Amino acid sequence: MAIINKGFGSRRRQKDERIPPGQYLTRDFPVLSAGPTPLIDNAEWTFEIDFLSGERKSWSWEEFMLLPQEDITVDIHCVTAWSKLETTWRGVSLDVLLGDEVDPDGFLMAQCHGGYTTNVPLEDVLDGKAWIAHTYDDEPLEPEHGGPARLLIPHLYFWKSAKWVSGLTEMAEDVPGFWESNGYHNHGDPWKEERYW
Ligand SMILES: Nc1nc2c(c(=O)[nH]1)N[C@H]1C(S)=C(S)[C@@H](COP(=O)(O)O)O[C@H]1N2
Ligand SMILES: [Mo]
Repeated sequence: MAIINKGFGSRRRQKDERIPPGQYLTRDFPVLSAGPTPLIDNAEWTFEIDFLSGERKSWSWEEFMLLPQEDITVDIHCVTAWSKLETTWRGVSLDVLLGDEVDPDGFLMAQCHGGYTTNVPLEDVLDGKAWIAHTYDDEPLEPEHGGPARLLIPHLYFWKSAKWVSGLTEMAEDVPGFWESNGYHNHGDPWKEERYW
């Protein structure tokens, strides 16, 4: 008995250490969208990056699937206070997509079908910190959760993980996105509780 209790106790402590302050654990996957869910055909889907240099990179769905794919297991944290541990995704790293032509001191704006935007410093998405994900839990990402593809930046609050993402724009100066212009924190680190400002 004593051994079992000790086991549960240490497992709970380990979990607690993975839940940022003010967050609770959920097993569901709540849907949070500021507007209707756009339905996008994979055949019509494209992904574009506009670089400050004036260059534009663009991929069709087929081309995107030929890029190096990564399996990702991460904890996610919504500013409305739910956290979900060990979510599993498949997608393409932003390192692959951005290449080495971006200035790491710069910023990105994520653009989405439906008009949602969110801004992020490049240092928060380079070096294995962000992906364009198209698969969740071994299934094609459902439209409600951003399918065909969404941004995944798990170390920031989940509003930064733009659903139905259509492209990224490199910016020299930071510009607030949709929620960042409507009271949410500009950066959104859950460990610092950067919720609203
Ligand atoms: N395009 C788009 N992306 C979005 C949103 C949105 O309204 N539109 N909501 C954001 C918010 S506030 C959260 S918490 C997460 C929710 O993702 P989920 O619905 O898959 O849980 O998506 C983020 N990405
Ligand atoms: Mo959110």
